[in-house]
Amino acid sequence: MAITTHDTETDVQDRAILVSLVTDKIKRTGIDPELSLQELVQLAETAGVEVLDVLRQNKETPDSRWFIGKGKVEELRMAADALGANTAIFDQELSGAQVRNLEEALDLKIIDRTQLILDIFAGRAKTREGIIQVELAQLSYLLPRLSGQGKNLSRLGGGIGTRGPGESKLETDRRHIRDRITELKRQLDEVVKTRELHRERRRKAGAVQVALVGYTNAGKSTLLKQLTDADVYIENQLFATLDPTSRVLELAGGKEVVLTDTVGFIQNLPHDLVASFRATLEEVNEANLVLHVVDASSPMREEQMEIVQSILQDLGASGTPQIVLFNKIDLCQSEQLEMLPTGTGYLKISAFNSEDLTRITDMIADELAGDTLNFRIPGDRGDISSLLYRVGEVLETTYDENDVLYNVRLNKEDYEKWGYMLADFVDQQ
Ligand SMILES: Nc1nc2c(ncn2[C@@H]2O[C@H](COP(=O)(O)OP(=O)(O)OP(=O)(O)O)[C@@H](O)[C@H]2O)c(=O)[nH]1
Ligand SMILES: [Mg+2]
Repeated sequence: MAITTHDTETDVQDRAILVSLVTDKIKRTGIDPELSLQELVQLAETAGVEVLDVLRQNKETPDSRWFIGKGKVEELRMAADALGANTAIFDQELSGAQVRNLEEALDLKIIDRTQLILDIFAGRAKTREGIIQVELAQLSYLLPRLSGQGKNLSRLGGGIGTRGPGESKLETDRRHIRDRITELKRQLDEVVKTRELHRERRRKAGAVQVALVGYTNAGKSTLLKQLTDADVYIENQLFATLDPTSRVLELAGGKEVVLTDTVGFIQNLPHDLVASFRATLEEVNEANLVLHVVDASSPMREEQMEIVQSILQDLGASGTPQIVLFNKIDLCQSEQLEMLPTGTGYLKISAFNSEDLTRITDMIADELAGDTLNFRIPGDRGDISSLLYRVGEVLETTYDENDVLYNVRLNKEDYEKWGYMLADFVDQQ
């Protein structure tokens, strides 16, 4: 699928060979290199690249000059000649020197996974915030790799790896790039302030925030659309969404929450990108509840869930209450379905099934409604009884001599707020 923002004049069809080097260090991460490679194919296709072949190598450590072994470089050269490739895309991150050595030896454009992801983001960015964030990430990635790269940059011509900061900009020296980074950070600060104002307003209005998070292509935007009729971009491709979109979602009983769709996560999400997108991702931190959307039909389901959890942890949002939505069950084999965990906090759904949508909103309502607690209030403490009616939902009332026993549903925030009045009256039995 080609990126629509392509400049057709400089547009060169990328014909690529993908390369994966499996080192001991990579083996220790526990990520299956084959699945990672499958994902690289998807990423390449999302960026409009034609994938011609895939080369693999196992090696204890990367070669400092070429990344892959010398013999493999030769193999890559022959494959590129035979197939008419103009690009090689590596599944792991390369150093600036390795990129230069490979480009000189092979006369191919050399791209790594990080650069490919940054490139896709560059093609997607639409809002001012998104555009600034992507350019900042690209320049931060480029800066340490820049020395002596002038020749390469001017010869790249077009296609992947050249979108975003235009060529002429890249040809300027490091100092200009540093100045540009400073300027972008300043602009981003302004945007962040505006975003914070919006958030503050929502917080003051008492809006409950629910964030859709998850691996890219899990179905987050589809769920936002199905639940709220939002007109959002949905595509069977990676990183369809860059900018968070929020819509009001009405739960049964009329309670309203603000539901926000966010950028998808991926393994090895480039650090520069996470740093640049922090402002956007802050939306996740603000959430009272996280809906973790999982593509239950993916062979990488478990790895993807772990990656999402670890990014949530990096963002400081791992303590936020979470509901896991195992989506796309219509695509699952029955064995796949049996392996999914069940119980509170988990739902198996299809975004296209309306009954499932109701189950989601019911579970959100339940989760936000909080726990039930028992209180024993002496008959002469009418003030506490009326407080309970005000802040909670009284489910049951019974009388025991002079005391009144209440079973009340109270959400966490309200209990924290009124705990100093109520704690003494909680009935432990
Ligand atoms: N069969 C099936 N397809 C689904 C379901 N939910 C979403 N999809 C499809 O999955 C693809 C990705 O959906 P999106 O909603 O764009 O996914 P996303 O999580 O927002 O992805 P990014 O924005 O790229 O991170 C689309 O082709 C959807 O139509 C589902 O329950 N069943
Ligand atoms: Mg999306």
